[in-house]
Parts: sequence; structure tokens; C-alpha cells
Amino acid sequence: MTKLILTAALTGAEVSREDTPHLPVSPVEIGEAAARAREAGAAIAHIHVRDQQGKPSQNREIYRQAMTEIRKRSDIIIQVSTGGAVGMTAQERIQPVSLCPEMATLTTGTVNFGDDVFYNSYGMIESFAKEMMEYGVRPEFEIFDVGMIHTAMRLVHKGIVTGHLHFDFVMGVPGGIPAKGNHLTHLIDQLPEGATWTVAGIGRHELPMSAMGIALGGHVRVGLEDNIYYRKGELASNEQLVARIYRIAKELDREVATPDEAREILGLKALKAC
Ligand code: KMH
Ligand code: ZN
Repeated sequence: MTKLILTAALTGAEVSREDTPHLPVSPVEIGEAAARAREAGAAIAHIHVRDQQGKPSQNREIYRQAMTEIRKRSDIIIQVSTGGAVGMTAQERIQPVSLCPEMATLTTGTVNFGDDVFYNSYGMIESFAKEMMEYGVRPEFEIFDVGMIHTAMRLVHKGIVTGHLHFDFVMGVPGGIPAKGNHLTHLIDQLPEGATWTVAGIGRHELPMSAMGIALGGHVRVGLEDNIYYRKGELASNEQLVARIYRIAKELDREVATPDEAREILGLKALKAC
């Protein structure tokens, strides 16, 4: 099996400091959290940023600061969010891509998101994909339900997205695909030859889905964006969640990739000067 790529989803848009004191919010905190996650075994930091009040933001300047703070401290791959928070406009969401991060998320469909709707029309998806390709940013397709794989492939068949294809299966969002083993194998079955995949189980589903991801030869995402608990009633830090998956992988004889090894596996280009 290829080495395991661990992604740390450090902050997200839905969790607040009231939910957990471990949440990194400011650019410096995000930089420090990324360095600790890297130490614990993460190769990719999936980031969202917050404004001065701690509210979700897609502000380009705040992303620039967070990226600077991360790069000061580690060689971890930076993956910015273009999902942002529900209700944000496409113009708001796309802002960090023009900072030339190595990766950005690209959700390829609309999904109910608890009581909200996470809206992604085909037109938006195509324009986000074009902007990523223009800036040399590798998309990670965020797959909340099975049809989204087919919309991602529409971008490939139209020649809009070229190069290595990487998917992240986000499983267990209320309204999206449930976090179950048979659904995971069904998602894997839809992928084209040569594609790679990560699994992100939401809430209590994070640990079992991660274990399945390791065993099935995929990659794993954990972090406070997806789950704030180490176990029932016990809050976790990002690095504790990463370190646990690192240990499980070792026990299962799966080596863990460094950021440079992950760059190789994911076909990331050399950083473009931006
Ligand atoms: N906050 C969710 C509505 C992404 O980062 O691209 C969307 C999200 C996905 O978190
Ligand atoms: Zn996210």
C-alpha cells in the first residue's frame, strides 16, 4: 500500500471556542496548530479562517496571514477551503485560491447540511475549478454524496480539471452520505483508475471511518472541523486526533507519508510564486 496521508482539518466553520477551548482561531494559532499536527504526523493542513470576532471568514488577507504563519513553522501542505460556511457567496468563497496554496477543496454538488443548505451549482463548481487550474492549485474534490463524484468527473471529461485526481469522502454530515462501511466501498467503486481518496468521518464516526480508510488503502482526515472529542465527553486537540491515527496506522503496518511524500503521491506542482 502507498503511504498514508494524514490531513488535519484544524478549524472549520461550524465549531466555536465555546464548543472547545482547543480550537485554533487566529492566524498565529492556526500556524501553531498546523506545526503541532505536522509533528504528530499530518502531511496536509486543511484550513478555514476566522475574523476578529471568531466568525467564519474567507477573507484573502486573513488567509494570507494564516498561510504565512503556517509556512514559518513547518513544511506541511496547505489546503485552503473554498467551501467556507453555508450562506457565503461564490465570490467570498473563492478568495484564498489566488494566494496559490498547493491545494484547495472543491465541493462538487449541493447538499443539505443539517438544517442548512450547502449550495454549489454546477456553474459555481466549474468557475472554482477553472480558477484553481489557473493558479496551479490542486483541487481536492469534497464528496458529501455519491453523485458528486460524477459531477467531479464531468469537469475532468470537459478537460477543465487535468492531472492527478484526489477525492475526500466526507461521511456522516446530516443530509449527506451516512458514515457506513458499505457506503465507503460504494464510493471507492465509483472512482476512476489512479485516483486517490481520503475519508473524513464526522463526529463519532471519525474514528471508525479512519480505521476503515487505513485498512482499505485510502487516506485519512481528522481534526476539530469534523470532530471535537477524543472519546465521549472528552475534548481533544487537533494533534491528539492526528497522533491517534498515526499510532493506529503503525499498528496496522501502514507507513505515514511526510509532506514531501504526500506531494509526490498527489502530484502537487512546485509552489508557484504568487
Ligand atoms: N463548512 C462547510 C459548509 C470545505 O472546506 O470545502 C463546507 C466545508 C467544505 O467545510
Ligand atoms: Zn473545511
